[in-house]
Amino acid sequence: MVRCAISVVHQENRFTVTKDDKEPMTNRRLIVVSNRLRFNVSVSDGQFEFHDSAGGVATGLASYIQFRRRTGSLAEDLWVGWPGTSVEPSLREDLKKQSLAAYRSYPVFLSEEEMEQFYFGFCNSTIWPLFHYFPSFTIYQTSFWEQYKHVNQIFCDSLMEVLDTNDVVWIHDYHLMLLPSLLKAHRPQLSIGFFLHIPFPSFEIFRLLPNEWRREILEGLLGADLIGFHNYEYTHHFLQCVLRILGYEHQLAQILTSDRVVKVDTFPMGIDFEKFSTAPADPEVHEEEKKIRSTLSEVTGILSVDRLDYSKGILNRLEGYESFLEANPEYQGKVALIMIVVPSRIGVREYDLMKRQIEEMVGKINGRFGRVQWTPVLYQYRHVPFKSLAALYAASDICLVTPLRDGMNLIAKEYVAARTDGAGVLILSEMAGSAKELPEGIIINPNNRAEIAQALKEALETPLPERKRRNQIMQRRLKRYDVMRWANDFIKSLVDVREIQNHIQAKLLGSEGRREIIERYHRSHRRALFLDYDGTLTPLARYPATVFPKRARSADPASLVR
Ligand code: GDG
Repeated sequence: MVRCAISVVHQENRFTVTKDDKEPMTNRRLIVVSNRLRFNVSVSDGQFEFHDSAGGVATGLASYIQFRRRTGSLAEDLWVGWPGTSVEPSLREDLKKQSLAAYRSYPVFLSEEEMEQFYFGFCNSTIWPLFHYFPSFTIYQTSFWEQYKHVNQIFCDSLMEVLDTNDVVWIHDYHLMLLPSLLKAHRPQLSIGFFLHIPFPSFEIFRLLPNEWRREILEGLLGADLIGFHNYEYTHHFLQCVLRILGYEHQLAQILTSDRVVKVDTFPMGIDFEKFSTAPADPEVHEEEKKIRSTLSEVTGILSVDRLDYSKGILNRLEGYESFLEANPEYQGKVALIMIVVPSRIGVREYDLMKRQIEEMVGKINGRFGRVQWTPVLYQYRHVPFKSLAALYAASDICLVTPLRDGMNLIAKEYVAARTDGAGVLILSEMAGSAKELPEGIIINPNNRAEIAQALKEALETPLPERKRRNQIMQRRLKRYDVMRWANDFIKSLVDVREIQNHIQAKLLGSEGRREIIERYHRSHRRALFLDYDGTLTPLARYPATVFPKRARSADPASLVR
């Protein structure tokens, strides 16, 4: 039998515009998969307590799902992930029932030991530092990698318990990069999307991973039909790594693997604009905002909010602020840095060390410049409730965001949305993904403390009409491309990939075509046969001369008609 591979890449893959671009593109069930569920569970006396989990991914997706349910336009949804604690086997069935009933969520159970090597190990001691360009913090440990593979398999097994062939599966983030291909191997018909929330690093950084790991990670991701990143740079880095490590070319960001087209695209994640822009009107938020303003009195509030992490550039920020106070003594007593550091990865050595360094630096600045009636840095190490966060956004005249690397950074977007009067100034690191969408802020290089100091002076001296002009542009942009639009674009694009894949599918030569080839062969006197080799007669290979067809065929064309 002759197989005829038709390799035509269909390029008309632009989105078709719907009447309302916030409408869902599918009535198939949506399965969201992330390392963590939208809630954390704690168990006391055999009873479960559910607490909202913080963080950009959980909050953004929860907003999207709530919106779909509110408008009644999402057929069904299910969220699959780890419930935030290890749960005894005897309690698991009960937790499954409660999670499904109250949250439409399906827990994936992991032991403490699995979580230790997987989450604190491979995810946060290997991938997190490397992908944020901290190679010297990166630990390459085989047992971490083995556990990472094992936990991705556990996620796959749990999903098999709940999946239907017609589901649309959307996998999130760096914890689950092997899951797409594991799932695809079990259910080739599933539509699988993957979104990476952190940067995808350049080839020179990615190649630092051992050969086996980097290949398996790329192959794992290529099990998805659509792979999304926050910005074009990350998309470009990924395509380059796929080409240089796996040898797959792409055409307009469509990668032709040995059996499918995988689409790669850029989807900058938005925020729930409405939630943040309406929050300051909430009476409780308004009351708290007034209190903060009266405490600050004549002092201008400069806000800084981050999870405790070396990627967030908190120490650089303090150094920049110190330089600012040093260089501009006229502002001493007139500004205060309100620094909220949200506890994270407690017990991990680098994080504990960094917390100590931050606290020492805060002490140093307050000791050096502070007076009885003025504290230069108002430091809090805690998680603040949503309403307090909204009040802080609304009461601060400047928001200082200085990550050394950040996939996107939603704090910057939330601040712009919540300062509804448009009088705030955003200072934003060029190393944050969001800098591409918020160029009207003051963009700085966080490694340069003089630039941070200069930006603070510029922010304080920007006239009100100019602040408003810049904020209006940013607010319009954030409102237009909010988290609902981001998620809908992704899902629509995922569903559309199927069409592209159908166009390039390898097709079997039918009996009619076969007969015609043989007839023509017999009729002709001078015959030339052109046969594609690797990718058609043999699998694709880097050096075609090294691979051979499985079974040699007779040269007699009549043998082809069996
Ligand atoms: C990743 C990427 C990317 C923070 N502190 C409190 C609090 N938050 C909320 C904010 C915001 C979110 O958490 C943090 O946003 P980030 O953008 O910094 O996101 P990460 O969670 O670090 O994670 C990041 C993001 O995914 C999305 O793709 O932007 O680059 O690392 O929504 O509001 N919320 C409350 N209290 C706090 O103390 N209520």
